[in-house]
Amino acid sequence: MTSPVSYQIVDGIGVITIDNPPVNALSHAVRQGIRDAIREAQEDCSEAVLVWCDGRTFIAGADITEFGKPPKDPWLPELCNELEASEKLVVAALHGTTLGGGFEVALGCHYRIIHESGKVGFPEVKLGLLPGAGGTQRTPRLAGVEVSLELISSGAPIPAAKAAALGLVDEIASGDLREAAVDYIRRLLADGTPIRRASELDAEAVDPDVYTHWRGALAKKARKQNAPQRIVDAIEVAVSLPFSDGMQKERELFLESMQDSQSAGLRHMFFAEREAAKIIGLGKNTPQRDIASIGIIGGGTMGGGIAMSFANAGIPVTLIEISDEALERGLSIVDKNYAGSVKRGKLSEDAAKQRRSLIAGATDYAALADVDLVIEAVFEDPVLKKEIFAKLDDACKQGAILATNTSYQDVNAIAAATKRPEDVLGMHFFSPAHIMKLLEVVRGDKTADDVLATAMALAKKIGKVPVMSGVCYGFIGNRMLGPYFREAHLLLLEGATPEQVDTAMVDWGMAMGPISVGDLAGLDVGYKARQALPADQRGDQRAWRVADRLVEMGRLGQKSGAGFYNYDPETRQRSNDDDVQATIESTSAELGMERRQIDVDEIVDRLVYALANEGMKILDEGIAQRPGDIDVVYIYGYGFPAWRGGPMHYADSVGLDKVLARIEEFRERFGTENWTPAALLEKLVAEGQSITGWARAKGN
Ligand code: 3H9
Repeated sequence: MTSPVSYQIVDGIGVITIDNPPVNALSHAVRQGIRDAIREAQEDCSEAVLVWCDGRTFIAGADITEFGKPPKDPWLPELCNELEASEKLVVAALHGTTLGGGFEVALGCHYRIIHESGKVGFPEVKLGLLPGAGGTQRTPRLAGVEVSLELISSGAPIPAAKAAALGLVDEIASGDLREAAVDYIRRLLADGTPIRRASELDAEAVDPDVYTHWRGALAKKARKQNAPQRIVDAIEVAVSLPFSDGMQKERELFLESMQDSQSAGLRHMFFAEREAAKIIGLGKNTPQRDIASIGIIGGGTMGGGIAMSFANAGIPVTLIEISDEALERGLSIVDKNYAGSVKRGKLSEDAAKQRRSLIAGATDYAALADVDLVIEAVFEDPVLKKEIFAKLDDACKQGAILATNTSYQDVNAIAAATKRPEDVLGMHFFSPAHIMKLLEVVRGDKTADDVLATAMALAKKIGKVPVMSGVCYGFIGNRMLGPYFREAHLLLLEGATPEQVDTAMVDWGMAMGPISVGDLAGLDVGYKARQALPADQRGDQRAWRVADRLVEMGRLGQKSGAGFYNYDPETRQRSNDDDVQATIESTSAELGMERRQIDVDEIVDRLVYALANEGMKILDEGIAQRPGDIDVVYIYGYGFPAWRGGPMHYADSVGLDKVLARIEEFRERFGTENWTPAALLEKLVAEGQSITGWARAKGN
């Protein structure tokens, strides 16, 4: 096998070239190649060394696929030390995204030149890790403690100019980077610039309160996450210990992080997110349709948010409403959202104006004659939706894609309202649509491959994370939410308070508790959805009795100032309400349910295993392509903690046998109607398989 690293002397400069597509990750072969080359350079006639990457980027980090396998010599920290120890000047030329271990290689070099379009950063924290090859020790020595804390704990890359201003890179190139790097090396040599080793610099001490402040701030911002705290520990020792001891400490903390289940969850998510974008059976070369303009039916909160998502990506939108007044109302929400972004400093006034100018309004479907894709985003009335699709079929050009943003309705039935069901699919955005990253792309029975491929690619273009779902009631996300909410509400009747349920789940890591989520979404939404269902499809009707009563009392949730909780009109701070508690207790009594003390473990297990069990059924039915897709849906759409890796990864990490045993216990206690273990779960436990192993064996 040819090495991904080559070494050549060009005009007196020893050039180490790394060519390991797609992102020049530091695989074992790359590390070995760099080490061999730097050793060779010490012995040959080169005057200085240039570390160069071919392809779209300088090294984007350690090779994440090698994590979890036994480490192989040379280790990255030693390689960085060896580059730094070179007796000959070593310069790294950076382009693209120089990240993680890649930036550590660069910091091991004596000087760095970067293309003006380049970025550098330490994304390790997003994988539950910290830089493990000197990043926490060299960065404070070059740029100070506070810069390091911000850069490494946020994981956010910074642009070239900022990196230069902070002293992390030395030179910016605007034209041809290779030429600029050679010129730069010649200048350094001509000026007799001494070799500068970051490890030999002193990191300036800061007030110890700085660390206390950061630990507190990160405990809030990155709630319950261990890696950010370890990052503070590692940076602190860069000041207090000699370099080699600091490296030792960094190594210990890095290895601790690697073994932490939080990192396993986050690494799983890294690959799951990328995999979710791929449709099994649809190759990279599946043709796509050109999408240069969008139509949206319905200018409510959802339609407006969807319009903004496209306008923000430079794609013009025509928003259709039924009357001038409704249109004006819809567009004014968009205006308000943009004004808010400008006020919060997220967007310049000019950029907001430019984006807003891409959204036009109309009240006649004739305005959609030439658009390439229409997304229907009206309220959940199946009859209305079918009428709209029949009208779209007449109004839109041949080849236009017709999408519905329905949250749970039958996409096949909607497609059947047209004469072109192959052009129809679901594009289920999450509210607020211009902010939430998840997009469920729903494949109907007749959806054409190019339509599906176009929707998946378009989602990425507008910055969304797409996941494909088959057709079923609620698709992946909302279908799983059914049993999750059911358990939350039954727990209230059995003796828990809304606050106990919410606190248990938030403490476990959910962004919000289920009762608060209901209040935020509006209790009337679920109420109407249930009313629309035949009685035998509403599930355990005891579960919704309190919520229905609250709706009938006018308590619709946050929007009416009260739902399960009361909300302060100014601060939106929630508080408990004795009337709600009395309603819960009287409903329990009516249903003959005996109230009891319920511990936190039971709350968490009932809710999370309800998700995992339904997820298993969804997989078995082929509604989701892979377990990782379900995890992506839950993390990007439902506030599931990424460091737990999503409900399916979590079930695997607990052990499917334990999950099944607990579900069987719930079946004993609460009955088979709500707690029938998924057939796939039983099968995997019988075979001693994990869900990941099952998916891998299927080639998914
Ligand atoms: C680290 O460095 C630890 C060290 O401090 C210490 C060690 C001791 N490894 O995202 P894309 C694959 S931790 C392996 O779609 P983009 C990716 O799976 C690491 N594979 O492209 C995908 O494969 P496929 C710190 C990787 O242009 C393909 O490359 N570094 C890695 O949208 C294209 O990726 C990071 O965390 C990797 N490190 O974005 C950087 N990176 O085509 C992680 C990517 O089969 N990477 N792949 O699906 C990224 O943030 C983005 O990939 C990047 C490009 C911005 C580079």
